[in-house]
Amino acid sequence: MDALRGKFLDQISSAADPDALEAVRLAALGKKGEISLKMRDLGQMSPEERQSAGPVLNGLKSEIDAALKARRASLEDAALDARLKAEWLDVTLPGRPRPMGTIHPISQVMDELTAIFSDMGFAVAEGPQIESDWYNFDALNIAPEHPSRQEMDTFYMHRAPGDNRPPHVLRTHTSPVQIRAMQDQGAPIRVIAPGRVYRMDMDQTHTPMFHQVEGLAIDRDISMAQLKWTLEEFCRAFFEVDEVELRFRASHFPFTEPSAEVDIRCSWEGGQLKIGEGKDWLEILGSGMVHPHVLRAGGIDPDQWQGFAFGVGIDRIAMLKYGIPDLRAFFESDLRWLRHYGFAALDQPALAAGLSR
Ligand code: 2NL
Repeated sequence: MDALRGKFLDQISSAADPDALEAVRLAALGKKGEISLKMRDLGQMSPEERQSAGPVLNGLKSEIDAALKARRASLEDAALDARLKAEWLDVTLPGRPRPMGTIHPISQVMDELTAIFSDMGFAVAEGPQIESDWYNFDALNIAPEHPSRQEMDTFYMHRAPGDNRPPHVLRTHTSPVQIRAMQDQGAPIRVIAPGRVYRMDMDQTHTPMFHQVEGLAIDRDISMAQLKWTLEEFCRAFFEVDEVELRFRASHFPFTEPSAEVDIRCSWEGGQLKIGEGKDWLEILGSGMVHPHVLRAGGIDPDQWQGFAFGVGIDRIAMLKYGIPDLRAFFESDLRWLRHYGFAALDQPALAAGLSR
């Protein structure tokens, strides 16, 4: 009995893992375990023999039971220790950097324009980028034979052979949005229409898709004086200078009469553009008094109402304001170009932190 006791206690204390320990338990206390078989033998014994052997066997069983339990607990402790060591996590490590995006300069400039003009009472109007040729051309007093209508300049949408409905085009300016606004809201009206426009043009300074904001103000007695003030106020706010000087040069657009191209006083010193002072002029937009034909197309009576309109290329003024000399910065939509060409907004510490990775 002592030999049995010694054997099992040895096996228990040397069991290296829970499986080995279970094997020992089965060998001792399982259905066919040595101790279980001995317990079964008690039934064949005489009462006297049983009286002396029973308590000894029972004591041995409880002792082995207790040893198994203790060994199991210590194996589990060891396993937990090992896991804790293996799965150790350094919560003081710095976090993984999260690359941060930025607002694209075009979107940023559109937001700025919208804010400046909304302070002056202009609402934002939006409309389709695929337009009927009526909204894109006829309503704007652009004659059927006008060169801008030629397939060379305008993207015409495909029509199935035999479909003779008038053509649709990718809008070549955001003016159609303003025609729709006039039709929907009537006069008086003050709106700007920022958005994408399309022309078949592709070289160092032109891309087939670009951005424009047009503005329209119609009331009983709107004049060019108000156009001039509005544009000056806009330039002061947009270029963040106290004084600007604008020069109105007589020009021609089919949709305005009279028409003027507008230049802003500036200087180029050491390749650095400075807006507001200097000996040079920079063309920044086109403008004029809305042509009576265009008012009529918008459902507005030109004998009762008049107004001004203007159009600005967003890509160009974004490049001027943020010192981006190369269209590729926008065209490739690539932060590397913007950084390479020194998009000033990237110097903001909060943005730089996000981009430096
Ligand atoms: C330019 C010229 C211009 C307009 C756009 C306009 C719109 C309506 C009626 C009359 Cl609904 N005019 N827009 C007027 C003058 C010039 O843009 O060179 N833009 C970059």
